[in-house]
Amino acid sequence: PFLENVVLDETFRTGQATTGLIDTQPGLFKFQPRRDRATKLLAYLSDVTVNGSPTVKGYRPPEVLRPARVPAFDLKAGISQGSRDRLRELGPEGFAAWIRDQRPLLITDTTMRDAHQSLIATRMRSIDMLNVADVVAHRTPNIFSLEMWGGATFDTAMRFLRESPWHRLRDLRAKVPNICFQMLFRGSNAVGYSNYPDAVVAGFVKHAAESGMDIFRIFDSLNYLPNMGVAMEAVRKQPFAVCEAAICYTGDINDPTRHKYSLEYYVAKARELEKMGAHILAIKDMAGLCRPFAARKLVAALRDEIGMPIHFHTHDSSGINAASVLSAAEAGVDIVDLAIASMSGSTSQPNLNAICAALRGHERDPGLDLDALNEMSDYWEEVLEFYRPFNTAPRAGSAEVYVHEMPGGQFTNLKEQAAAMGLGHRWPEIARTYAEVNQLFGDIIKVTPSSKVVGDMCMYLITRGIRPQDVPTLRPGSHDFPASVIDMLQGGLGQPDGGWPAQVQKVVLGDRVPTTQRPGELATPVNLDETRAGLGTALGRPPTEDDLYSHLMYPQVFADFDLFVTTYGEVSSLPTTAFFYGLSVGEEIEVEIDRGKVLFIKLISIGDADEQGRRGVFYELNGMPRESQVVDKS
Ligand code: BTN
Ligand code: 3PY
Ligand code: ZN
Repeated sequence: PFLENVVLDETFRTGQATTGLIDTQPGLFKFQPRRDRATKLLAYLSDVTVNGSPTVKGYRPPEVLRPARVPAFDLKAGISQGSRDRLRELGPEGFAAWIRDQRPLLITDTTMRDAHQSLIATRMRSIDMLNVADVVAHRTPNIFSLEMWGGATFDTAMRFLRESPWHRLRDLRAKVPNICFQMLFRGSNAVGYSNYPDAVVAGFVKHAAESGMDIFRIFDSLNYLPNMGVAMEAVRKQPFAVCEAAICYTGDINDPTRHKYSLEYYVAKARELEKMGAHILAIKDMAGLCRPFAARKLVAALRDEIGMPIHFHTHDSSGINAASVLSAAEAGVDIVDLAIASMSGSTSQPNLNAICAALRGHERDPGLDLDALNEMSDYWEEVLEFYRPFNTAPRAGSAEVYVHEMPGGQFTNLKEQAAAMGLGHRWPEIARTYAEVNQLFGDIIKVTPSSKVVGDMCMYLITRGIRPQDVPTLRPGSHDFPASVIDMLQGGLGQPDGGWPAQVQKVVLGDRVPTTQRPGELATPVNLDETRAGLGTALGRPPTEDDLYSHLMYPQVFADFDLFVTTYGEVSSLPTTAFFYGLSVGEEIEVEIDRGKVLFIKLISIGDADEQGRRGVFYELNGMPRESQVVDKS
């Protein structure tokens, strides 16, 4: 589908072409007629209206959903200064010192990243964030940061939402100039699931910082610190980027029968990260395992032992984690992660609004505008309705999390996967097996991507009726274990503390040889200039840095996405209901395709199918009749 035309011609591009090119290479001047943007969007709307979107599994809302009501704010009033202004004024080191000096508890709002990753399978579209972004900038300028990027959002934006993660970052930045943005960065896995060469990791960090990212929370899925060095250094090279290094929390520091993940273990890791140049330390409790009394003890110990500010991240999976947040606050934690009320709880973060209200008048009162927070919660509650097919999170907390230790983002995913395999009724057994597989691997940190490997092995054993405790007795090389399991035990993700259990490693690897070298050192180096050139040929246009890093992270997902955009244009401008469910006859939507350029699209009728199954779909576009044709695939 990629056209060969004059703009790709080497002599033309290097400025050496003469008009003779028209005579010698007429083919280069045959441009494919460019469908205008409205035509492309109507083609998309017709398709989703007639055929439905595969990602919503046939769901249609019972009634036409109204746009979510956006809380009021004073458009004419200027935006007050916030943490980002502070960062720019003080630089990262000064900013870290400023954080430690604050008495109010500082708040990170995770609504636009982890909350929707954990509640609705990372399906939140940019437009729903952008519609409320002005309100956040104007009415809660004293929020410490907004976590709105990274983790799984990069992949899902392109794969399912057909929108550019880079546009999301820059468009939000334009609306929120005053509050620090924060992203989750998977160390040498960047925003992907495997190890990338060092140059790719460093280049990605640079492009993200230049696109508006401020705070980079960097972790490794085995707490294998050598995997974090490249990203940490790359962040420190940016003049105004903050390097927040995370220790992933698992187990229970108060359980005397579990020795591996002790208080001393975490303190030692934190000291190491401070030496590596972190500006902020994150306690990343991705599964919500840090019980209230553990949180108090851990924060108090870390406060004594290190000089960096401490940022506590948890999930409300058990239902008790607001207590952990308050305990951490009492012990002197500097920053905590919370989600706006209607997007909080269960596998998401604890409730931002409720914690702020609970601390009202306390010496650590965050001082946020509670009315604004509650109005935002109403907004997100209405938005959440658009995402009903993805909302599979448990309604209430469960202490089962202390058994399986699954991260918030994985829980609903694996449960869905089990259901799709017809194993939904065996969930308690699956959860137990997951825990046994963890022990089989030597009791490891479980977070993307190591958590996915445990999940893969768990499902492999369940479907074959093999008990985890029998794995060491199998003949080495006799089973076709999942590729992710082989890779991990070969050293592909790095080394867990204490190494891999030798017998399990032998059984899984067979003849394959494991390594203990840092994976980034073994990755085939990438020449970024060559990659750019090759990508340009594939795309039929000079690639942007967005294109380059999207391609490096997810080559196939990006190629599919780019082709989609060529066909249907910027569907990110469509309201979410129209994007997922199409239009109902008589329904009218407003689509801003450019600043101030608005299309009014009304669906008038859908014609009958002809012999080839084609249907005419009739619209009013800014008051003028327009027809679009679509093949009915039913
Ligand atoms: C076009 O096809 O209209 C030209 C490119 C538009 C780029 C858009 S503007 C909003 C969004 N944010 C970005 O950083 N780029 C896209
Ligand atoms: C991610 O890596 O996406 C996570 O949220 C891990 O907790
Ligand atoms: Zn999380």
